[in-house]
Amino acid sequence: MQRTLIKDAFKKTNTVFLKGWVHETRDLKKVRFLILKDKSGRIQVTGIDGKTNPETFELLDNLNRESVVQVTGALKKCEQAPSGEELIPDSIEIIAEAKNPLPIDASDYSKTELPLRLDNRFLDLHSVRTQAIFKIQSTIGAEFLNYFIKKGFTYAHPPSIISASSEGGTELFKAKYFEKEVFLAQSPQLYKQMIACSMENMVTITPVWRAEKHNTTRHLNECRQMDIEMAFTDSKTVLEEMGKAIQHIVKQVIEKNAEELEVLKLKLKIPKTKYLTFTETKKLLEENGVKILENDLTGEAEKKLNELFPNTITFVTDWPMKGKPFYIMPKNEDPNAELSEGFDAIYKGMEISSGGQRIHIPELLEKRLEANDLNPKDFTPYIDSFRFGAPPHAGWSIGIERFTQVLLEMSNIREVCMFPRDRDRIMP
Ligand code: AMO
Repeated sequence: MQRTLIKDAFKKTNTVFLKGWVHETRDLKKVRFLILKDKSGRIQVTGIDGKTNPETFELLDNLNRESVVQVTGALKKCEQAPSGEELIPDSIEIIAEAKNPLPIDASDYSKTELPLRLDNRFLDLHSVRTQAIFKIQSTIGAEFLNYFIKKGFTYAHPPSIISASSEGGTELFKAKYFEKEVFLAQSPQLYKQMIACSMENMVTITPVWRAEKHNTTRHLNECRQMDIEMAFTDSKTVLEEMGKAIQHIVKQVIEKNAEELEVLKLKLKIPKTKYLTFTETKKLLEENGVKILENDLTGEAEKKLNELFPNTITFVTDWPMKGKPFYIMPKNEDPNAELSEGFDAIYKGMEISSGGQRIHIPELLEKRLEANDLNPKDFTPYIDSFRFGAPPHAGWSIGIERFTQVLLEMSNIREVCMFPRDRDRIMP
């Protein structure tokens, strides 16, 4: 017999064959219940003393939570069952028993703390709340790609092994590569630029690594970035694209993940967008009693922006050159400008993205590398790529975990990373 998913079983009148996990069991002596779950939902399986065959009735009292079982039986109306129907089992078989006690509570009422849940993430992934987070994250990633692929962007795959830094030398993980020393990519930055300078518009989701030593609730040492890069364009155009892409993603999450949002007790609204220059932001924050750094916003400043502009993605543009990486174009392509064509995007009190127009002029790029204490020689193929017909181009990157954290209002980014890597965690 073919396996039926639980959600489809409710439509059937004949015998069905289900496979799934034991969510919970209850023994009322004369009646025994099993709540069976699979990826599509849950169903109540009811055994009745004297009616259900004795072997099956006995087994209903001996099932460990999270064991994998298969059940055959027929549906019957039952007003007390959560779905209005229950399954009367003909047979139950254990496919894979879960050892008891479980190392964590994966039930709907689990109070297990995050570190222990992460130590046992394989089991934490059985919980409906954790599954809800990753089903939403699946929509975020898929809709990000969909949005840009539909617009004709090329879905490209930059390398993860690199020979020189793109985001600053201190955050690199070194690795041995035959007789050479290499680094794990901090960003697809240099490659997405080369792709944009030939294929025009590109999109990617790719893992990146940052060797930042500090443990925070918003940083991981391995995260995944959703990046775009566009040729023949400027920072304003790519910002507008970000606003529309995020609005599309949030709309899709609202439509496709209604059940998951209910599990997480969240009501989402499609965000508005707002544009402020760095100078305007600084002034506004100071008027509201929040000081910011010369070249950067603080966490407190990001929170204040959310208070001032709730449910809004605030694009802070015209960022000071000193606060941006070497590849960001000076304002109006003026080599002496103090401000840049770089920006950050702040949403629900946190930075979710940065980007800007890039330097496509080799001589200026060399100057900027030197100004950032980097050796242009280490970037020869990258600089050279702009000597053979490189159009002006711009792009940005949104961390998928950071975006999920912000959207789902989670206090710790590790909640929204399936298998987080931080200073202390590389297992499981
Ligand atoms: P940036 O370094 O600002 O820019 O990163 C872009 C976005 O990636 C996410 N992110 C992180 N998420 C979790 N843990 C981290 N350690 C971490 N680091 C970054 C954030 C951040 O806003 N190449 C440029 C982007 C560009 O100009 O296109 C870059 O990587 O959401």
